[in-house]
Amino acid sequence: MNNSLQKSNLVIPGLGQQYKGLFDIGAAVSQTTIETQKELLAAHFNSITAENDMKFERIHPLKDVYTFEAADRLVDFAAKHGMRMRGHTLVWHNQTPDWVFEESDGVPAIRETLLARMKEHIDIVAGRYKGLIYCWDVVNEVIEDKSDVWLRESNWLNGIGEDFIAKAFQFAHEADPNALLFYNDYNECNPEKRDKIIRLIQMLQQQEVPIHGIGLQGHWNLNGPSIAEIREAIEKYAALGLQLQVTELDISMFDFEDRRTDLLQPTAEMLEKQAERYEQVFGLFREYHEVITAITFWGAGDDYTWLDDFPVRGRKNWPFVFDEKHQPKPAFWKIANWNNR
Ligand code: HXH
Repeated sequence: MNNSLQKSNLVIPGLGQQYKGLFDIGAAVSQTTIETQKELLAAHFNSITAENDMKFERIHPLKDVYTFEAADRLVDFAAKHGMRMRGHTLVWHNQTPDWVFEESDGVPAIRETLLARMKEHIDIVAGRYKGLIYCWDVVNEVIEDKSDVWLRESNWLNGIGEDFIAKAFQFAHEADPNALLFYNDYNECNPEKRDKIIRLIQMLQQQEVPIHGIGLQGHWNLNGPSIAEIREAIEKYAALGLQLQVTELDISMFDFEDRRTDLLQPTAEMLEKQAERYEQVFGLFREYHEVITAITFWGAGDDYTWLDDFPVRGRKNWPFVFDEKHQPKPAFWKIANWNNR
């Protein structure tokens, strides 16, 4: 019964095992959850991503200070449990310290300074984990949500120009020529944003930039995006000839605009709706297993999720297929045992 779950007379192996040959099953983890969710992670997941511990502000807080201790512990955890590890993330507008974008006197850093800092950061971080991290979210979230703008305004874009994206991939490839390099974004199934992401990827491909995959974050909810929209996005991204991963999957109980805070636990209707959604999206993922290489949840069990503080601070959410006690939810049974129905 080790690493297995029983429902009535049925004994089944963990999720990672069940989806072997189709795609990896991953979870985002932290220093806390590799302790508090250790058994859950070991039983069901064969890949991890650092939720925060490899972000710029965590790993390189000051110009000449790199803090690798936390990231190293996650790399060790992955190795100890035979899990693969994704790297998240090298170049992003958030969780990046201000010093990166300033000269020593506080004025905005010039392009050459920014490129040198980006290159050093990528060299040292991706270089350190060569052979341990098999893929990197090299660039995160550079596409603008507002429909009339292509690239998001950011310190990277303002200070370097549009080619900061290509440069990041080139630096990452030089630092670890064997790593798979991903572009990662959210609202990735929204048709307008999707087409802007595709335009970016096509531009990079025309410039022969080393890019190997597209990360679909997958921060979804009970009502959206529709299965048709997700399918269409998968089809269009796959047509670019790159592999796809769902990198940050969670299915929130609340629509984005829904700010209600009165719920202490999920209703039976919510759990059923969520189970149906998970059944549908995993059915879709299985259909596209030849282009999708990993599904990573942005957490593992409902006892901890970033959605407890976003977009409403302190509002509990229950976005995963395991509950707060790490027990399988209705959604788990809809995605589990899929090849034995
Ligand atoms: C992800 N961003 C990040 O990739 C990941 O590193 C982090 O741990 C969690 C989620 C998703 C996201 C993107 C934009 C955003 C919030 C979350 O900002 C918004 C702010 C207001 C309204 C809409 C989006």
